[in-house]
Amino acid sequence: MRIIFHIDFDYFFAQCEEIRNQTLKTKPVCVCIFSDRGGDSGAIATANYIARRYGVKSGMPIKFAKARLKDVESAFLPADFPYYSEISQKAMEIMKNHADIFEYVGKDEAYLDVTKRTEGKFSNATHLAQQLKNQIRAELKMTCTVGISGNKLVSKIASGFKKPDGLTVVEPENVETFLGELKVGDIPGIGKVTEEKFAEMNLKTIADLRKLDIFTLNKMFGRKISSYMYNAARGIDDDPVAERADTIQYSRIITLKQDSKDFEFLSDAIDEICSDLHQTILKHKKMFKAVGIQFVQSDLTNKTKSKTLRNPTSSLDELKKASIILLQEALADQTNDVRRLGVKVSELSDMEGQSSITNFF
Ligand code: DCP
Ligand code: CA
Ligand code: CA
Repeated sequence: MRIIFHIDFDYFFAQCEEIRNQTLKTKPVCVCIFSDRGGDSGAIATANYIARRYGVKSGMPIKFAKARLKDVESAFLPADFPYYSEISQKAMEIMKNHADIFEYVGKDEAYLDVTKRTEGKFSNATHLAQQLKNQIRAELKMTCTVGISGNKLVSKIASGFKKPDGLTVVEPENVETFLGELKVGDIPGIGKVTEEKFAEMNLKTIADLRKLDIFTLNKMFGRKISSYMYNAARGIDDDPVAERADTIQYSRIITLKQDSKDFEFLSDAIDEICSDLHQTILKHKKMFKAVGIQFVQSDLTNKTKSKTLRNPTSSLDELKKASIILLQEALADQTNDVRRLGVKVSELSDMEGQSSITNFF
């Protein structure tokens, strides 16, 4: 039996803003990704929990958020990715120190396998998680939410259960009851559309979902997705926590304003993503030798394409060029619409080091 933590920081970008300006803590804070169309065009990256009480959500147009907050004093701040990366790296360091195996998931999120150091005991694990939360609070002035269970899937669901500043432990004998009461859409990967489909069949909770046999699910979703759903509804998952550091690659993924497979639309988005990503690359003085793009398609499946460049570079132009070529290739046989779009760079090297080497040639 494993013991696994899923840790996710609360309202991450907005909380980063709060820690460098304490006066923000008492009002709604929205972190905005302004588009280059100027004015208020663009989307909300995230908002603190005060702003959420007014209905502000990630991905919402900035204009909508402003309308919802028009009667209250609130802060709309432009996203500062290099700063969030810096905080993220500190957070990852602290988490790594509490793990036997550490898996980086995203800027504010990781899985920790703690089986060995807790001797497989949930009481020890709960204590360890509390210590970890305390250290994060002391050193970063931040809160995070932890889910603890015997596998990644249930821990992930558990960390979403009580936010912010939560800690939810689901011991093996409680998995069935815990999941049963949650909504079908609480299973990672089950989105609005799938949830609707189940709702039409009068299946709302995960316990309801368990009434469907695997053959019915197969007919609805195909083998791969249905076996995932079938197992997820029962809290079954044996995907191991796999060592993955955040230093191997930098990436940026966004949810598109609409699902699409239109080249013009997607290449505009690629352009923006590359510019953001490039800030991080420069900030860390890195060169990259590989570029990849990722589609999360409307049916939630993933598609990735990547290429290796001839030489390491830190050029934004080359990043954009490579990404656009990959986009063209990926769209060539595309049938699904794309829902989320990402770009990543890997095979990183230090700018200074490299330039001094090339100086010798
Ligand atoms: N993000 C974004 N656009 C989105 C969703 C998220 O730019 N549509 C960014 C901003 C978030 C960060 O990613 O701060 C982490 O995303 P999460 O989904 O973990 O959301 P938050 O950390 O903001 O909030 P929560 O407290 O719900 O975890
Ligand atoms: Ca988060
Ligand atoms: Ca997250």
